[in-house]
Amino acid sequence: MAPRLYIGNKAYSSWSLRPWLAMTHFGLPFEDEVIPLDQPTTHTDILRHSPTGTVPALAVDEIVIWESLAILEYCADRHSEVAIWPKDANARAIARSVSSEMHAGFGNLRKACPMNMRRAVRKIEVSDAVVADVARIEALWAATRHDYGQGGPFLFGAFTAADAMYAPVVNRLHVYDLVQQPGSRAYMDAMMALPAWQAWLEGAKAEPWFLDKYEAI
Ligand SMILES: N[C@@H](CCC(=O)N[C@@H](CS)C(=O)NCC(=O)O)C(=O)O
Repeated sequence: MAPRLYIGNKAYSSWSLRPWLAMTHFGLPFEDEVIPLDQPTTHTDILRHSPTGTVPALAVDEIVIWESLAILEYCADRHSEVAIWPKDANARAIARSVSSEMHAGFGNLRKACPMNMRRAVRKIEVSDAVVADVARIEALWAATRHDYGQGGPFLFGAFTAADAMYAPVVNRLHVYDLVQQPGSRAYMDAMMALPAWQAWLEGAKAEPWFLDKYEAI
């Protein structure tokens, strides 16, 4: 049976986007199943597939893997034919560092500016704490691009799991017009031009669910 990736709404589920984007970009075999967020049965529906009651969760070979970063690591373990992490050990260590930083951090930006794939670009006023999160993100993008990005437009040249981890932030900086550094734009444009990104976006546009808590911002 093909691995099955349980995800939330493509419009809003930032954690789901990460493994879905990488698995699609790298051509890994999988099926997805959307469990709509914020419905009366959402929690029980997710709990049927994920021990934490959160998505994404990947059901494969009679086990379930949860946490977006753990799913990416599993894919890298099982698919050495594609470079999900950079091949160079130093670059890979930095890619894991920035990915862990994303997984554990930037709470102010994530809370104030939820991912919304369908949102039209419109600037909003944000707190100093959000500005600081954005500044750190753009600084680490610039540093990885400078140190490791010679081979292509992504953080480590070719697209890797680190880019997948920052994909929802690319959407946030774009739709809330938060970019401070001119150098960030080319990276964000490359991300949004990926066929896998476009496929996720089409899926988001086709969804019937519109949730006020995301749409009102
Ligand atoms: N740290 C987790 C976060 C997962 C998470 O918070 N997912 C949200 C959707 S983006 C969720 O499942 N929420 C459950 C709910 O809204 O009931 C990961 O990386 O996978």
